[in-house]
Formats: sequence, C-alpha cells, structure tokens
Amino acid sequence: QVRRAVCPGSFDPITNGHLDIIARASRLYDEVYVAVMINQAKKGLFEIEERIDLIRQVTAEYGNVRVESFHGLLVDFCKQREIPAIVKGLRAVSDFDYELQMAQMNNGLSGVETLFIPTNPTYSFLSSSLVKEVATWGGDIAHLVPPVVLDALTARLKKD
Ligand code: COD
Repeated sequence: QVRRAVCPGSFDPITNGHLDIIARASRLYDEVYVAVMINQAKKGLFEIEERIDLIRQVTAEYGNVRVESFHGLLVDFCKQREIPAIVKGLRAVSDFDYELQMAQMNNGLSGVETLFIPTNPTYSFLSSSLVKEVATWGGDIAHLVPPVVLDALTARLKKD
C-alpha cells in the first residue's frame, strides 16, 4: 500500500515556508502531491502554470513529489487519487481557527484526515502575500524564497 498525502495551497508564489512543509511531508510519505488549487475569485500575481513550473523546479530533488493544479474541492482531488491525508503547516494560532474549520469540513465531506506540521520558526511570519508586498517595494526577500522564485518575482515586478 502506497502512502500518499497532499499539500494544498495557492502557492502564489511558493515560499521557503511552503517548501519546508513539503520537504518534511516528503520524508513521511511515499508520494506527496502538491495541489495548486484554482480560485477564480482570487487573481494571483503568477499564472497557475507558472506556479506549477516553479514548484516543480524546487521540489525535483525530493524525488517523490508530484505537482498538479485542480479546479474544485480538495476532497475531490483526494478522492480521485486515493489520497487519505492532507498535510498543512501551522504558523501561529491565527492560522488555527480557519485550518480547524477546513479540516473538520473536509473530514465531514469525505473522511479525509488533515495533519498539521508546526512551522519551522524561521518561517513562522512568512506568507506569499507578505513576500509579494515586500518585493514590490524593493525589500530584500532573498532569504525567504528559493532563488528561481526570487528571479521570477524580480522579473514580474519589473514588468508592471
Ligand atoms: N510555514 C509553514 N506552512 C506554511 C507557511 C509557512 N510560512 N505558509 C503557508 N504554509 C502552509 C499552510 O499550511 C497553508 O495552508 C499552505 O501552506 C498553503 O498556503 P497558501 O497561502 O499558498 O494557500 P491558501 O491558504 O490560500 O490555501 C487554501 C486552500 C487552497 C488549501 C483552500 O482554500 C482549499 O482547500 N481550497 C479548495 C476548495 C475547497 O475544497 N474548499 C473547501 C475547503 S473546506
């Protein structure tokens, strides 16, 4: 029996905080899916294909990580691929309320379990939106995202 889990998110773009959780999940499971969930109400900075491409580049070294996008419910993504576990990072109590709600909803919908990994304290303040905001105003984010993401952000923000 192959043990599978999914790390879902928007990943607009992937940060070192996301990557830390994905790396730790990849050591616990045989196969880890990274699901870039499509939210049409939320126009991101990066197109879905760009996000996938960046995640593939930075997770290639783990060897057991697959990256896909999905339009729909996370529980349906899990059902279609026989994934019994969702792995999420918890940064602070501020994450907890919403994450607990989603975990309970997802479990009620399909029986899928959610497991939380405590964030590496180095990244407990880190989010894609803060990274984008700091980068927009020229702040240094080189220690917060992988080098390919830094390049992509620099190129994108120069264009606008
Ligand atoms: N350290 C550790 N973990 C982190 C960090 C950090 N610095 N930053 C983010 N994470 C983890 C968190 O676990 C977070 O949940 C995950 O990475 C993804 O983060 P984001 O910001 O890219 O993604 P979100 O919060 O926008 O993702 C929300 C989902 C897309 C997972 C959610 O909306 C969803 O499941 N949508 C699909 C539709 C659905 O099924 N809806 C019903 C839900 S009950």
